[in-house]
Amino acid sequence: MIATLCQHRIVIPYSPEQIPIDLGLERGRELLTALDQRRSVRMFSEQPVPWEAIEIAVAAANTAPSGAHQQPWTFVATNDPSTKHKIRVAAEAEERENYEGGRLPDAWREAIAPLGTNSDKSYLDVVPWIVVAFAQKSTPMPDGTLRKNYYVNESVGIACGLFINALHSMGLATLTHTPNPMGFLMEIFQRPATERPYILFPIGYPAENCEVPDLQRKPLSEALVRFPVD
Ligand code: IYR
Repeated sequence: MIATLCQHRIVIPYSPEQIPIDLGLERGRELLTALDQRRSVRMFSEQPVPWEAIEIAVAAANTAPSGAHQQPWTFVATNDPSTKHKIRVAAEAEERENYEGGRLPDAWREAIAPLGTNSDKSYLDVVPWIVVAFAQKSTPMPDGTLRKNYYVNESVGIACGLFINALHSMGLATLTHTPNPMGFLMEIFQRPATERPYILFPIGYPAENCEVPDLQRKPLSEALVRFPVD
């Protein structure tokens, strides 16, 4: 069995650009400076965003590593005003239950209080694009069978990280929005039962008067542990 599996393993040479470490560190610092300027945005302008920007961002996401290289993601993009409005109406209905209907547990409510969020999701009408990342729990194969996928959350999470990075590098803003629950996205986008909505990304330029919560990133000393400690 192992021998049979190995027969499918085909390798090709891999020799990426080699750069001196000084240049590598400089590039790393530049990337970090750029990444550190990213903020999640909830106040967008109506300034149009070309389709090519969406293509580039999804192509970047599509380079993500994935469990067994199963690439278990589908990104669905819309700039259709009536679809965006349907999404807004459905998301606000769910969020009204959360915020005003008492569905959010107190601890959760406290955790998000500093963000100042509420059930108003009007940005979903304003943004030029909404992209929803769907996770493929399994994938229909050409022979009609269903292939189970592995490490789906990890794989789609990494793809979404690359997607966010690509948008930011193009000067675009987004929000990792997870209207809760978001099953309504299955119907609106007519997705197969093998998929689950993962993250909804409103995409556009920040509004001129855009404000974001005054948050600090935790220091590297809390994010990074060097072992053993010297
Ligand atoms: N889904 C709600 C609540 C919410 C939850 C988390 I976790 C946040 O980081 C922010 C908001 C909403 O979108 O408002």
